[in-house]
Amino acid sequence: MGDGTLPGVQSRSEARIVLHVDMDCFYASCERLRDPSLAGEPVVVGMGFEPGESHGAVATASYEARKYGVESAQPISQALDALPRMADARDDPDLDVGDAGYYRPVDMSFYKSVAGEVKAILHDVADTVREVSVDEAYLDVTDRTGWETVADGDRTLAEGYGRYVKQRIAREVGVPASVGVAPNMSTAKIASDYDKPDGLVVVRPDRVRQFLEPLPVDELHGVGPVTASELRSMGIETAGDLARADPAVLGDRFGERGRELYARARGDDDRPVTPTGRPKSLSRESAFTEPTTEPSRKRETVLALAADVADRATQRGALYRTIGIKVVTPPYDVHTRANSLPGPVDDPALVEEVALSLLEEFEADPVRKLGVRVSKLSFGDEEQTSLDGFAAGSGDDEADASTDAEPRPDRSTPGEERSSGQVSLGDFGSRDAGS
Ligand code: TTP
Ligand code: MG
Repeated sequence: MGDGTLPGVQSRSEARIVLHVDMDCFYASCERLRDPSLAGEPVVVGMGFEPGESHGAVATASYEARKYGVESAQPISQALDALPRMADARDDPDLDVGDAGYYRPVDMSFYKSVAGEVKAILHDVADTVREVSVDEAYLDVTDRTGWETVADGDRTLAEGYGRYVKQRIAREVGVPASVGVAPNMSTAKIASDYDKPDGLVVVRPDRVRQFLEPLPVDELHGVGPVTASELRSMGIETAGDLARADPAVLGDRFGERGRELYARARGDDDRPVTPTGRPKSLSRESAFTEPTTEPSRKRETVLALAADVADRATQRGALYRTIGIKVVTPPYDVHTRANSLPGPVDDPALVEEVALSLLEEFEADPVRKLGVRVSKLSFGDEEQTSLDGFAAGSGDDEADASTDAEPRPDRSTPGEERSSGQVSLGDFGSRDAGS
C-alpha cells in the first residue's frame, strides 16, 4: 500500500502523520487521579508490600520514585529498600519521611476504566487507532492535520495537533501522556519516549534521519540488550552508525531482522497503522504540490482516490452507505460534502460517480488537497467493536482504515449534507497550531 502513486502527489505532504501516545507512569497516574494528595509524591504501584508479604513486583513507579531507583518489574523487596513505605517511615525513627514513598496495590479494573476514557478521546481525534497495550496506541492522523509549517516556519500543523491530543487527555481524563509525532510508526514510538514525562516530540519528515542519528542503538524498537551488545562489537553504537552500515553484513548476521533494523535506523518504515477493531469509515487523501484550479487534474485525482477507497472496502468485505469528499482550499479551509444512499452498497462505480458529482461545486476553486471517504460501513458478519478498556495485544487487520467516532458536523462550510467527522483544519489551526 505505497503512498505517492497517485497523481498530483507531493512526497513531503503526502507522508503519513503517525502519533504514538504513551501514558506516563500510567498506573501511578491513575492512583493520583483518585487520590490527588499523591501529586508530586513518590508513588509505587505493585504487589507484595504489605507487612507479612514478601513476594511481588513493581508494576510502575512515579517519576519521583524512579529517582530512588525504583522501576517496573523490580522485586518489591528491592523497591522497599530503595524507597521505604511512608507508613513505616512515620513509625521508625531510623527512617526519613522525606525519603519515603506511597505504595498502592494494582487495581486493574480501575486502570482499564481510565484507559477506556483515554481511548474514547483517541478514537475521536483519529480515524485509525491501533491499541498496543493498556496505555499505548498508534494513531494515523494524516487526514486530520498536515506537515505544512505554520507561523514561525518551524512548527507544523501536526505539532499543534499533537498538543491538542495531549491537552484533551489531560483536561478530560486528568492523566498525563507523552506524544510522539512522526511520518512513521517506529520513529513516532521513539519520539514519544524521548522527552517523558509530559513530552511532545515532533519529527518532521525531512528531519527523521537527523533525529535518529545520535540515538544509542538500544533505543530502536526491537533492539534488546543482546542485539545491542552484538552491534557494539561490530562498532555500531548509534542509529546513525547502523544507518551507514552495510545492509548485507547486517543481513548475514541477523537475518531478516538485520535488514529491518537497518531500514528503521534510516527512518524507512512504511507500515500502515492498522486499526484494532473494525473501521467505521475508509478514506484516502492526496495533496497537490501547488494548489491547482485545473478541473481535469482534480477529477483525475478524485477518481484515483475513489477507486482506491472502493477497492479497500471490497477487499475488507465492507458495505458503505455514505460517500463523501474532502476539499482543502487555500489557506487551509476544509470542506466536506457527502451523499447518503438508501441502503448499504459495494459499488466502486458509484463511489467514483458520487465523488465526481460532489466535486463539481469546487470546479473553479484552487485546491490543495482532495480526499474521498466511504462511511456508515457494515460487514456481512456484523459484530460490535469492543468499547471497553484498551485491548491487550494487537489486532491484525490490514489496511489503513479507521474506527470512526460518530460523525460530527463540519462547522467550516455551509451547504449540503456534511458528515465527514473531521476536525476542521481551519478551526484547529487558529486555536492550537500557533500557540
Ligand atoms: P509502560 O508504559 O511501560 O510504563 P509506565 O506507563 O508506567 O511509565 P512510562 O511513563 O515510562 O510510560 O507500562 C504501562 C503500564 O503497564 C504501567 O503503568 C504498569 C504496567 N506494567 C507492569 O505491570 N509491569 C511492567 O513490567 C511494565 C513495564 C508495565
Ligand atoms: Mg506508559
